[in-house]
Amino acid sequence: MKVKWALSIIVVLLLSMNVKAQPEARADEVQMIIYGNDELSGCTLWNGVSPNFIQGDFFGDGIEDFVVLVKDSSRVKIAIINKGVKNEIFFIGGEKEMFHMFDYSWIGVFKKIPAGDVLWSNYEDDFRTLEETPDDEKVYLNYDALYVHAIESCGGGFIFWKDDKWNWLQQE
Ligand SMILES: [Ca+2]
Repeated sequence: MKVKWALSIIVVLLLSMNVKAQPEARADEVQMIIYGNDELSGCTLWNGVSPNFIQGDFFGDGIEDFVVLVKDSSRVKIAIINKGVKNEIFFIGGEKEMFHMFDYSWIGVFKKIPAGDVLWSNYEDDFRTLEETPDDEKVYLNYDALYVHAIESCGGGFIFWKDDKWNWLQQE
């Protein structure tokens, strides 16, 4: 607990000094979120991919959120911090996994899909192109989504908030 406090104080001091470039200032904010949140206790930022956090509005309330790749003692999981709702964090991976994956250390590409881009599955029984995908299976959001991909297996998908839950669309 003392270590946690000390780290929080160091981060606050660094922020108040305001000597860092903008991307690093955001990294400090992410560290502060991790150290300051009980649900993230025991987690550290995962350094297996760069970037390891993304800023965007993933709920459509106009407030910028953070999505952070964190590691606990046994796995890598995706922590989605909804800045518009106090202390609300969603985890993808780990005990509360929702896409039948316990561990996300396979992620080799981690990025934001901007609002308005088409989200779709390119594999349903077989590969299909965007043109072959029925219009009612294409998803357009007026807020941001996530894209995760494995370099070696080429598996991955779009992850997005819709109908009050997290959704997955496969991208091979
Ligand atoms: Ca938001």
